Amino acid sequence: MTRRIPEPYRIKMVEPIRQTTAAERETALNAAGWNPFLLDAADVYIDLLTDSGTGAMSDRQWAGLMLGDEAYAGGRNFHHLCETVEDLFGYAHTIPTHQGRGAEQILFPELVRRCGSARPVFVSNYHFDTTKAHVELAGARAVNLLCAEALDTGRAADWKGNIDLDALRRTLDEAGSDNVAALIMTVTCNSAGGQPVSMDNLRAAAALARSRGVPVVLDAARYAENAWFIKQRDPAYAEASLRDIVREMFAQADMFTMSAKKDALVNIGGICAIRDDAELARAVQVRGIALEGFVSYGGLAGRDLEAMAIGLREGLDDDYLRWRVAQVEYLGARLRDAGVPIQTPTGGHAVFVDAARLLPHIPAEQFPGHALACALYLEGGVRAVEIGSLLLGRDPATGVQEPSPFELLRLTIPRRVYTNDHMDYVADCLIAVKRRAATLHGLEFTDEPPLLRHFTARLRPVAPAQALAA
Ligand code: PLI
Repeated sequence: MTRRIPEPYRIKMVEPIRQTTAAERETALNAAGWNPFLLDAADVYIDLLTDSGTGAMSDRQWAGLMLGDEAYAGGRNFHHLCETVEDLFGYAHTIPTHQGRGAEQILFPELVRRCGSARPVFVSNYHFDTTKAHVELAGARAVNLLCAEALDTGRAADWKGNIDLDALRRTLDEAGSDNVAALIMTVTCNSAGGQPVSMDNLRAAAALARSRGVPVVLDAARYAENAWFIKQRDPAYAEASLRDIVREMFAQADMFTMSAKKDALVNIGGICAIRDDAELARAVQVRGIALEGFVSYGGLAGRDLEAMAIGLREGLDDDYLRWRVAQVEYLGARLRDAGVPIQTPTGGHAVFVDAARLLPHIPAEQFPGHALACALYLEGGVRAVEIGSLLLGRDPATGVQEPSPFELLRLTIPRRVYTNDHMDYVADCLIAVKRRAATLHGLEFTDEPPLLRHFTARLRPVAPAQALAA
């Protein structure tokens, strides 16, 4: 038997959590319009809604908070952050932002302006939802070119985050390089299941883009988990250090946006960094001053910048990453062994349950992933999130539901927060839901917001007669 990997830390502070009764959960979910985003966190026992900003900082990061330099301009924590970015990633220009979408909102309009096309496209392995929103707000179109094997959740493949290189070549040819604002490579690919992008794929995609003068952006929220998978799965990197792998990943891009709330282990923060184009950096900084804050704080306190600089390095620790990925795998294995269909292999930050396969009687327009999220909450107070038709939404031009390649439930694991006993509890609850899967109903809207609807929509279960007719 392989030995379980224990947590590579000791726990020095605890936050009590409270279990609720089934009746309390039913009341809470009804009051939240059957939307777990609208639940009070106090009504949640194990919160797997997101890994974003929900991690536990280390004692060193907390100590770093005390070193905050709250000068409006030129504070020492900003310099520490710039040095760290330059050292780890090799980029000369660092612009702090309040979180990942802050980086997107100051970079993308500038890339559109430079591209010069009236309605350019951004191409990506997969745009995260806010990334797509900021592409569209900048007047452009987001095109996802995920590799086909990612769609077959039951089949294991090492690099399900890869971009389809043939489709990328075709899209670049058809759109014409003057109409492509950027290639965005998301590492790991969140929407496909936290799946890694191989170094070969990253290199080849970047070379294709460069050959046509298209800039390459890394969406680097989960840079460390991606690097870990490259070390484990690509024999060419088995002996390489994580730092060298990261350096090579970032060498493929011209700039990156990063939500530091994931692998950089902070509760708030983001970065937009540009390798060497001082003119672009200047233009993005100016947008940042208007939207985020002065160039040396970007909407954050000095202390936040310090915690982020420390977290960027801690996120790359071998022992931490070994344990982190093993915990995700542990939950995945428990579910797979019980016959719950999941995206295989498990990714870096979450287990993605294939709700389309678990609930084949619920059609996509009644949101099987969301129905599963509600059932899991009612079962044991576990909050997770749908990644599927509800999240994807409607085509803004036609109002027609966009066809989603997946109907998933994401069990997203915060970093350094829960133990494997918590994972066992989550697995037990989901296995109990699986046993009564055939009795679950889909959902319909009672209130559907026009934009980013999944965050604030209100729904109700579809009546049994309608569910049968569907
Ligand atoms: O939530 P932000 O603004 O710090 O970051 C936006 C963002 C950008 N790229 C990627 C790949 C993300 O996963 C991402 C945010 N993800 C969230 C909130 C999540 O729950 O996955």
